[in-house]
Amino acid sequence: MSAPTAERTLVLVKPDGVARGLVGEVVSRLEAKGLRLVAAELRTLTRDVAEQHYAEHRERPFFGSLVEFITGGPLLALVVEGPRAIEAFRALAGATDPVKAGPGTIRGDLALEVQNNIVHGSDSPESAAREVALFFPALG
Ligand code: IDP
Repeated sequence: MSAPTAERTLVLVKPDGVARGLVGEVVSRLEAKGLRLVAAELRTLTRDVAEQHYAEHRERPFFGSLVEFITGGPLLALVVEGPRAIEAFRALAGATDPVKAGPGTIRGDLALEVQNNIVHGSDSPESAAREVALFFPALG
């Protein structure tokens, strides 16, 4: 049996997660799962990068609020690697709405509000490639 191909995904501990001191909790959960850190940087996003990152939501009513939130303080950007890393991290994160996210997931255990839901994880190989290149051009 050949080793599974490693895949990379972009993970963000959003400003609410950093402000609440949940960086260690999130990193601990993904490392415990077996995912490996490839890059990490604490930074406050510019409006331009935030709008590019969430470009698919540009027409949604919550877009302005989402950009304010994601630029409102430092976040931790991570590139994480492992077999099926995209799906694996999305499973760890849980549903977008933390009230609907299952217990045992990051959002299910630690959040209540749909916007302030602690983490982001790329949702497809195409998004992961685009997002890794946006946050870490040297890895793109
Ligand atoms: P995801 O982060 O689970 O992939 P998306 O639907 O791509 O979810 O939404 C991106 C982010 O936009 C969410 O993580 C959340 O922070 C925010 N968001 C999504 N839906 C709403 C909403 O209805 N109201 C406010 N914020 C929302």
